[in-house]
Amino acid sequence: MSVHVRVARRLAAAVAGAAVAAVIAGAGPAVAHHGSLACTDQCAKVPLLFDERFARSGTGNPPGAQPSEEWDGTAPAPDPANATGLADIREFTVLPGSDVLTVEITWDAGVIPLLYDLDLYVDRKTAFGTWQQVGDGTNGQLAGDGEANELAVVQRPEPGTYRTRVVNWASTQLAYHGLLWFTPTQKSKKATSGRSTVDRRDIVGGSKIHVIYFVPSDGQDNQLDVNGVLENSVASMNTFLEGDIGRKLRLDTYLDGKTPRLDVSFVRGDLTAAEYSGSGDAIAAVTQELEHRGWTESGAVKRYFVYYEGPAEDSNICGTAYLSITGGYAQWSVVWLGAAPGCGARDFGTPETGGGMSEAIALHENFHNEGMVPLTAPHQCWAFSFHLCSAAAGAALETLDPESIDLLFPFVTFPLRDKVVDRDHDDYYDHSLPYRDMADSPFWEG
Ligand SMILES: [Ca+2]
Ligand SMILES: [Ca+2]
Ligand SMILES: [Ca+2]
Repeated sequence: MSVHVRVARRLAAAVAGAAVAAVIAGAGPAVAHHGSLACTDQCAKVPLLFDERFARSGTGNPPGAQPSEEWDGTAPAPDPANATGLADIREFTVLPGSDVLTVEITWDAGVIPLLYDLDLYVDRKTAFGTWQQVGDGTNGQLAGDGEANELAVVQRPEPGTYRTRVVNWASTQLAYHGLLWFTPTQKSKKATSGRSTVDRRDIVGGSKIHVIYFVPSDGQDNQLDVNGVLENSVASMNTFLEGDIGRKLRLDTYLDGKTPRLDVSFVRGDLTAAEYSGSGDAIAAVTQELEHRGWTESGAVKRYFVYYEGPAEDSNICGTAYLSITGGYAQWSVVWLGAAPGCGARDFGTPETGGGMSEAIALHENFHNEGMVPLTAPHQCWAFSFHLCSAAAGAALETLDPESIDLLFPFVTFPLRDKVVDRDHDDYYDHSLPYRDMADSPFWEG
């Protein structure tokens, strides 16, 4: 990889900042420079995270997937000139039946993050017994600038013998942790309606939710926009909301004959999955592209739910949303369908089964777009701003935190059907405190 690209990616990573905390991106990529209302003035980028400490049964490898693999490795001594060719190598097998192979390494940047630049390569063994590189993650990390992780995406991996190669570009930190996982080939379901690449003409007024199925240029098109999966998924969110708070989100619909159906748009991205995740700020890369391509309705009247066929910049980011810290309406939220298996991003619900893990992610992000949870909320989670938890400032989160059933807990825990919107109604929904209330959102029906 050229120095130029390394520097560019390092700058992108610097703008993204720390992924595990809410990032105030006042001068970052979230600020539009072409008239968009997606995130005016100041906004925060807020991730919903996976951490196995908070995981519940039902999270893990999706049905039919080749099992994921984890390992601990030790990188060789630093080799900035790439002269020795040394690497920490681990072989593994790819079985038939996977659409995507994703590999990630993470490591400790050190107490004083200075030199911690490791790089990741993925090779496939050819019929001649030689190794061919099929993926890489080679962002720069230096002096606190850049997350201590690398992620590689291999689309439609041919079955066979593979290896990961971890090269020490310039790191005094040698120990790393590896994770690789597979997205199984999806069984194609019969299309329920025709595909649309544009926002169809609205048939109801008012503020509403618009769904976009976004596939990177090299990604597998699983037709979630036309096979009923996303339509059912969004319907199950409203089933949950009706049961919990007696409200429903207003959805962007169109007339299919005489039947109103969810208006889902299909967008094929300009970049590869590796390019979006390698940008170091995947939500900015995706949403800036969408804005340039004309997805620019006001955030006060249209909110975009993006279902993205690939991972974010870190495997443990299940969803990401923007949040306006000045009280306006942010517009963009993304469910990373290729996130690590523990996120459950493909655990879709239906009105019959109730909301699954995927809906717990999407609805959580929707509330962030509305400014939830304000920093003034009594159960504000100080280690993970704009979320709720019971831990006091500076304290670690308990795995049995009573707030873990709340929709706005900072880690994925339960499927949506087992969640609640604002436990005790004292933080963000139908509360009696003098600050913004999600109950007053213009996005509710009726
Ligand atoms: Ca690196
Ligand atoms: Ca529409
Ligand atoms: Ca509460």
